Amino acid sequence: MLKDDILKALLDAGDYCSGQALCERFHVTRTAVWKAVAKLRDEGYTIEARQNRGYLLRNTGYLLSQASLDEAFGDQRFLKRWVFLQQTDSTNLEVKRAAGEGDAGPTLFVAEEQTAGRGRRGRSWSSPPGSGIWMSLLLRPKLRPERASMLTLVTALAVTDGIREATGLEAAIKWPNDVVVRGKKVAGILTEMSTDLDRIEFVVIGIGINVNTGSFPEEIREVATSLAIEQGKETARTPIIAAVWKQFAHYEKLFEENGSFAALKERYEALLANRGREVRVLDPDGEYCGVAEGITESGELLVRREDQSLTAVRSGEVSVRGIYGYI
Ligand code: BT5
Repeated sequence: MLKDDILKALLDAGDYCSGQALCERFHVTRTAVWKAVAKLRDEGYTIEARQNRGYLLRNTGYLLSQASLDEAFGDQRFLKRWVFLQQTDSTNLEVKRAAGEGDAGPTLFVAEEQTAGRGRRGRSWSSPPGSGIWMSLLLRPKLRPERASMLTLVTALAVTDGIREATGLEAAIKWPNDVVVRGKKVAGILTEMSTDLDRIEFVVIGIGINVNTGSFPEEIREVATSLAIEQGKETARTPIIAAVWKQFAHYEKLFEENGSFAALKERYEALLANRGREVRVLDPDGEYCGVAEGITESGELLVRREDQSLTAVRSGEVSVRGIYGYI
């Protein structure tokens, strides 16, 4: 589309681009250029127009685009392909469609906006444009299906360390799939998989991170936060995306080599916000309370119950809630 070509041209230029030059380059009229710029402004881009100089894209450091991802991923070897989308229903669905077409992965989809962002068990995930990171990875790991849920823990580790590396914030993990800063949810992970008999066909790892969100919808205001709210300033999103996948490549390799969580357990427990806290386990066979002590090598949460017995809680089957707040 013309607007995407113009956006790329403005990004690449990093300076004023004359309207005439854009017309000649894309063989279109001045009105067409002007309309494309108007559309980009509607999408949230700040584009200045000056007589005799042309168009200038502002705040490019904060923008997501194919060009900004190309730059961020230029020197890594883990991802084979990455795709930027201005808008999609859900990046997890994007991955499923790509997998259906035979994409071998690892492929990453990053969207500026999701119209049907999803959480676990059919819950929705708020994904407005301009402020967050909504992305999903297509992976075809050589793992037994029953081990796939451990990839959620590997991802939580990568997101937490990625946020720490890029921002210096003390992000922590709320087992199994949330990343929190000062007790509030800053990121969520949705791992899905497709199996063929007893083999994993592909895994979808979806990550949502609230970066520059200033305020949240009423229903999640109490539990949600953003990196900008916690840091008191806005940040560029691409360095965070790059840091997360750098960490993921590192941790996923360790996980695959060992075939278990053993090599990651120590770091995971150091970042585990639930550790030493009282939790309520919402087991369908009966709720109980206890203190979270750590995790097992297969990724279960270890909960010490009031009678001193130790229970390994599996994700997926139960929810764990804090007794004095979200964690
Ligand atoms: C999650 O589910 O935390 C997984 C979220 C995964 C989102 C990513 S974005 C890219 C990819 N594409 C998708 O469609 N999804 C993935 P869960 O643990 O079920 O938490 C969902 C709950 O978190 C909701 O019911 C809300 O209470 C809350 N919530 C919704 N949007 C939020 C937001 N932006 N920030 C913090 N909390 C939110």
